[in-house]
Amino acid sequence: MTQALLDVKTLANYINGEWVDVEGKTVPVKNPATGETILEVPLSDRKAVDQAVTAAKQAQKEWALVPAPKRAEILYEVGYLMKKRKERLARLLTLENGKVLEEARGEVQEGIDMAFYMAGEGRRLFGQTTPAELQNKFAMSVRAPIGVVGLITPWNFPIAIATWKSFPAIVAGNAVVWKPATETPIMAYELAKIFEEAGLPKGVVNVVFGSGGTVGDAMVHHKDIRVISFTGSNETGRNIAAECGRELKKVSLEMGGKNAVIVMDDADLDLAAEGIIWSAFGTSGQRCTACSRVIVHEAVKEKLEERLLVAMEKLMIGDGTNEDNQVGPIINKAGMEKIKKYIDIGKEEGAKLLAGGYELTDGEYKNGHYFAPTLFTDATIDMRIAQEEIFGPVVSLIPVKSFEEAIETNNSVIYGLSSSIFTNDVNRVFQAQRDLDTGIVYVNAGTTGAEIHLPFGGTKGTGNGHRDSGVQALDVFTEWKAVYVDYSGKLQRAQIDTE
Ligand code: UN1
Repeated sequence: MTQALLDVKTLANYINGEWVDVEGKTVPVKNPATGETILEVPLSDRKAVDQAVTAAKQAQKEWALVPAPKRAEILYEVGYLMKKRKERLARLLTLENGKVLEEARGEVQEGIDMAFYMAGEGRRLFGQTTPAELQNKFAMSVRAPIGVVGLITPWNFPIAIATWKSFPAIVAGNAVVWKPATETPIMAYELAKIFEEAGLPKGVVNVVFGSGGTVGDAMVHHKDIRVISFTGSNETGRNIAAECGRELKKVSLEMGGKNAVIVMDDADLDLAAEGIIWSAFGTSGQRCTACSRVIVHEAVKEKLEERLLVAMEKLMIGDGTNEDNQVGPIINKAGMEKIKKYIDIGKEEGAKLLAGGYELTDGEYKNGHYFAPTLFTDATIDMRIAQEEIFGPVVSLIPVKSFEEAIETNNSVIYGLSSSIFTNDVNRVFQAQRDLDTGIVYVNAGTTGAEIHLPFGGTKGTGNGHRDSGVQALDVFTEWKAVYVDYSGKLQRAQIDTE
């Protein structure tokens, strides 16, 4: 039924407001729940990037002159259209990504929220005024658009993350060249159509489908793309950072996490178990914010394990289009192989496997990629399963003896995206929010569920100090310009010391 929502068999690039067919290679997009091919996505060459940049550069000149509140009106329209099509978008999202429908609806809602939030910025885009050193002189700092920006977005949140990046870029007066993940191109196709219908001038957003090696690389090296905003793997992000460093190109990176829930000895254990279940196994653990470590006070370790095992037993796993299912499939074979590799590593390292640890292959699971929710216990801080991102429904319990050890364990990984603590001790709450070295901290809630009007991103190996979403995203897509207006009518030379 959902397949019927699709009106194309092979996607085309969206360049300068036109759907441009790509000659040459395509790759199939597969439904991760069933293994069926949904449609074909083209693998564009570098020339397509060039065409998109030329169109964007041209369009941006005009777009930047449109008053920001008017630019924002188009974003409101985008938000209304997304709202009207929420169910369609959610179903197509489940089709290409696999996440269960209620999560798909939640993700589309994140995009809608981002549209209205960023549209509001069209009437703010606040700068600063500052007293000038000299008489009859006015000083201000304003946000200026940068030009053409390049967005490289992942398959795990194909519409929400695209909105976190494209909406602030657009409202600030930039033009966009966007490479969506080849696993999930339908959300890009749908969003491009929405931009068009909302009245976005042609060339302001351009979509180029293809591989990171060709399209992504061409974007990173294109002299007229002034910013790259990337969400994806640590390895790719580090390569992009190195290349952008050489080109002196501004780059914003979000490269995952090894997020932990800390459970203290005074915590509400039922609440903690529930928080862990949904942040570890929701979206099959395929979130940058997914909980993949539980740092538990040894006094409550066994009680927590019992609760987790009971809850895990009840999880409904399967095709996300079935409304009863709570945990959907793994994106593809490569994702599955990576998870399996970490199960072997965990066992070899001596962590104790309490539940799961295997692929589901029988009956309804036969053609898709499903993995049983997995719980390791007695992991130690030095193990790879306690250090490296797995991106699957696998969580490892690490017992600790104190609050201080819990914080230290949390901070022992290269990543710093999200963390959480369950405790009823108000002093520990405030100490933890100060000492947890992550960009996002939760108290008495799991590690997922960041809201779009707050900054999203992390410390250390998660990124490079920039943030998606929130008003902070505007810092990625604007330059600060210092403007001095001398209204004295004479030349006042600054920084002349006559005394
Ligand atoms: C991601 O996994 O990259 O905070 C994004 C969350 C969601 C977004 C996750 N709002 O879990």
